[in-house]
Amino acid sequence: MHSIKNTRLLDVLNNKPVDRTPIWIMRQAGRYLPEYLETRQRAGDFMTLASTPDLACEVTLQPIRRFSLDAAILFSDILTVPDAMGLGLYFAAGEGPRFKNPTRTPEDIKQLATPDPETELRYVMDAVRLIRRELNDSVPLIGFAGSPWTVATYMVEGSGSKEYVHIKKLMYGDENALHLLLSKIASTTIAYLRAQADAGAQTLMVFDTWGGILTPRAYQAFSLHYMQKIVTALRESHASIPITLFTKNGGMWLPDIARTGCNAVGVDWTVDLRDARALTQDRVALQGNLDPGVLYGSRVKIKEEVHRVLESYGAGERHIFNLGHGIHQYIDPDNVEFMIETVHELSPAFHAD
Ligand code: 1CP
Repeated sequence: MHSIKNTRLLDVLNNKPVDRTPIWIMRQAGRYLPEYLETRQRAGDFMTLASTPDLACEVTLQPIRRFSLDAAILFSDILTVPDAMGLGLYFAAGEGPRFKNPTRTPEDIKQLATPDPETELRYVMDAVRLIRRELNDSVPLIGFAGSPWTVATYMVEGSGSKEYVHIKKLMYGDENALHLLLSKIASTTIAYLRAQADAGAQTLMVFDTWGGILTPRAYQAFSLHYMQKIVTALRESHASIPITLFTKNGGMWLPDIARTGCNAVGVDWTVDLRDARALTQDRVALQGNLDPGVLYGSRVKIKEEVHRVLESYGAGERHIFNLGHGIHQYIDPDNVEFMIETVHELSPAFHAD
């Protein structure tokens, strides 16, 4: 039996009281850290970094060594799943992710492989096992995947996008083909998250970065429906693993997200946590939601905004402090440290003892 030393994150996810608000940071291992840039340079490119367990473990631990965080998050990417489905992921210098073989036509979708994560994504499971060993139960490890909708946008566009021309053509032109694609991604993702849990991930998060580009009706049909499938499937196989869902720009759908049976919902900075809490009725924990841009500000400003976030949630046990989205690469790590210390300093007042 393992017993984690710092249980704050798992306690909040499981609705147990904590002495202060736990904090971790979306993209906490990344380009704002000089030690990350150094390791990435040594690796040569992002995919080598992510697919070499020793290196993935090293960068996962860097923010844990530097800061007093309450969780580690596996260093990987949501796009390793489509890579394993045969799309050929690569990163063009300074241009973000790209696929050699995007999935455009119904024929492409029919031919897509549904890989076995235990073999094709074995490097991720090896990284999870190594990280757990190195963490030595100091803090819990978060495993993750992209939502089927968000992963599909990259697969169909072939890269990041501003206008989503191809996926919207598919959505309004051949809905059945899109559903087949989403079903294939969802079943691969379910197997992938189960494998991460079996390898040692202690909680799981699903990132739906692009759900917010959909109409309310399309969000239900093409994004939430497939996240619901993931939650339901994980509940069948791993009843007690806590699950967090995050739809960026999904503030108006928080009650629907909370009804999936997940333990926590990520909230971006466009919503006041007071409203998010009223909408979800304490049925779930809320994770968020400092604007990462605040970290460009002065210490006085950072402290004021951290307090504002804590106060907007108010007294209660179900808040996980985080940014409203990933940290930017230009942010000064000293400001991150100051933010974390401020959460440690100010948050006990919002807890019972
Ligand atoms: O070093 C580099 O140049 C690569 C930058 C980078 C990093 C640090 C990429 C490429 N991926 C990652 C790691 C990553 N990606 C993590 C690691 C764990 C941590 O948080 O510390 C996670 C959770 C992700 C998830 C991810 N990748 C998402 C969902 C969350 C989010 O931030 O919205 C998305 C949309 C991606 C795609 C992706 N991968 C990388 C980039 C630059 C992008 C975004 C592309 C775009 O803007 O469309």
